[in-house]
Amino acid sequence: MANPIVYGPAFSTYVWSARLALAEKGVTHELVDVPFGAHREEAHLSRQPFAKVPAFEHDGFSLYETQAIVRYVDERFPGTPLQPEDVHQWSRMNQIMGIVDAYAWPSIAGAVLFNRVLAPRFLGREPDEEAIAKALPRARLCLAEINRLMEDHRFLAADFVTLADLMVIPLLYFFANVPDGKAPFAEHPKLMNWIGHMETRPSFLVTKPSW
Ligand SMILES: N[C@@H](CCC(=O)N[C@@H](CS)C(=O)NCC(=O)O)C(=O)O
Repeated sequence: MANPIVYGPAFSTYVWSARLALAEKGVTHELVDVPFGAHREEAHLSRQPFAKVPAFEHDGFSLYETQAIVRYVDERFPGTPLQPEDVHQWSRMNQIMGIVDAYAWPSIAGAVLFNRVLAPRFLGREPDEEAIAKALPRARLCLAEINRLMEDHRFLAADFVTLADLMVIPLLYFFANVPDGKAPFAEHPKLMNWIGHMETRPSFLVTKPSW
């Protein structure tokens, strides 16, 4: 049986989430780099017609959309389950994953990280400070909500790692490591502790991109 393949650059937060799910399940995978810009070329569009990363393949089965990929990984492979059986925790996990797609990725990655890190590095552009400032209130609200929804669990939706943790950690890890994240995270020591726990997991260490 062939190893699963993840297509995309290692630094993409969504690519990282897909790889984290595989690593948590103890599944060896291949990462096929899709350099910035190549995601709009025909070779990648045949895998992901919306020109986004990641795309995924396993045993002749092709998939895109990160939530679908991480759910497939959890259902398809043996190992510790990454979805709670308790319906409230399972719903909380789904809610947090929804927050990532609808609010956290657009504000934290699409606006703050793109302008602060990616645009200068890949496009040779100065950060758009206005776009960053405009996104920060939404990014702060995401932190406040994730912090609130976590209640007093060890991880975001339960006392064990779930898909919610794997969808959120790339965004919050990067955000905590840019200057714009300093003040927002100062208000949420519980989330800083959670990042500290996540950072020590073998899945994090083997998939962490060099940024
Ligand atoms: N709904 C997609 C979103 C993936 C996504 O937005 N990926 C970003 C990188 S983290 C991307 O491909 N950006 C390239 C672009 O928008 O041109 C998923 O869940 O996989």
